[in-house]
Amino acid sequence: MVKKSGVKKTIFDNELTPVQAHNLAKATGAAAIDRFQLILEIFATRASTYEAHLQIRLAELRYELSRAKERVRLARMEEQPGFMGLGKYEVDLYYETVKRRIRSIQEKLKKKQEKRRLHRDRRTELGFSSISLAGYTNAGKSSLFNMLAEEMVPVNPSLFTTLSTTTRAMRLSKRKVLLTDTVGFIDRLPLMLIQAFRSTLEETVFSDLILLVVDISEPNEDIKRKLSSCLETIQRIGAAGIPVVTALNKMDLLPENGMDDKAELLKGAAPSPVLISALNGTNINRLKQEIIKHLEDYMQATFSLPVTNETMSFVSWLFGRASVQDVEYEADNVKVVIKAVPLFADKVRGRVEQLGGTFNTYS
Ligand SMILES: Nc1nc2c(ncn2[C@@H]2O[C@H](COP(=O)(O)OP(=O)(O)O)[C@@H](O)[C@H]2O)c(=O)[nH]1
Ligand SMILES: [Mg+2]
Repeated sequence: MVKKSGVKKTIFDNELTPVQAHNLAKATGAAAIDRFQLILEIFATRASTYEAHLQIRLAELRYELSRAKERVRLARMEEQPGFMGLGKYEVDLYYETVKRRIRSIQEKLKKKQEKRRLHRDRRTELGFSSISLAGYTNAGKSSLFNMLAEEMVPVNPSLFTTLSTTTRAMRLSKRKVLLTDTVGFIDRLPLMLIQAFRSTLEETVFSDLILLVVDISEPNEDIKRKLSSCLETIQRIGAAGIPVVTALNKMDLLPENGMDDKAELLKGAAPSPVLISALNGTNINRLKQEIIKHLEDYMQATFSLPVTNETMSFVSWLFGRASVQDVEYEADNVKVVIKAVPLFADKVRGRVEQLGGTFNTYS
């Protein structure tokens, strides 16, 4: 088939060992790659930042390491120049080199991660909520990102020194938001890649709202499978507590009478669904309303702590990060009222309990 159709590359859904890939390429005359390599290639073509490149390099190196032994053996078998006559010492050396490169990339990524943490702190300080787009490749995330960016009023981007091209600072009603486009989720993402792309996923994990984009022009079974796979991924990466608004995209492709069908199909399955067309801008306002509704899920929390040095530095730390409504001193206690998103309030609760205080929330 490959020879007849002039195919340049074959892609296998299952994993290929280096020997298998090699033999397949030899037999067909076309390169043979597996799912893992395909995903890497997709990420590589979309990588727009230094960090994304580092992540891809890391995933490649880890992959390389996991198959280095077999690769070396194969090279020897084939008597390829460069690997010929590799002894145990050289193989070990090769191993060490790959490992050293992995460590160096990990360190660079760690620094980036730290920078992002500071960035997130700054974002909270400036009163921004963050919204991240999620969903399958091709669902229409980037189209929606562009449409929303057009529809919203931009906020001076110089507030942030490191805003990437996939993040926009904007005003949504009374709120300031940072909207971030992402690569999205991929079915059965190999574990090695989840680790390498941790920082990409971090964007989702630390957001205040997830805007999940689903392509509803696809066959019903695909929609269902992808939707549940996305929701599962959200759980798996530790973003379960974050409100989700589902944009049921590409409604323009549905026949007039097809809408009710889809609504029925997704009943109870898609959190806060809104039918939209990112292409035509249909229902973008309704989507914005839905987003605002969920962002306004800010809760008020009151806690009281015994006055100690530790407590006081915690309270002043809070001032920079949450909307502190009131601070009152009574005898040996300090009583504080804050407004925060549930995720942050939870963090505060943990610390308050650690410091021996009591914590109450009101919606
Ligand atoms: N008909 C239609 N096509 C859309 C809509 N939104 C996106 N698309 C198309 O779907 C494809 C994938 O869109 P893109 O935004 O790149 O998806 P992403 O991979 O999730 O970022 C592109 O060809 C878009 O033009 C929509 O509302 N209606
Ligand atoms: Mg995209």
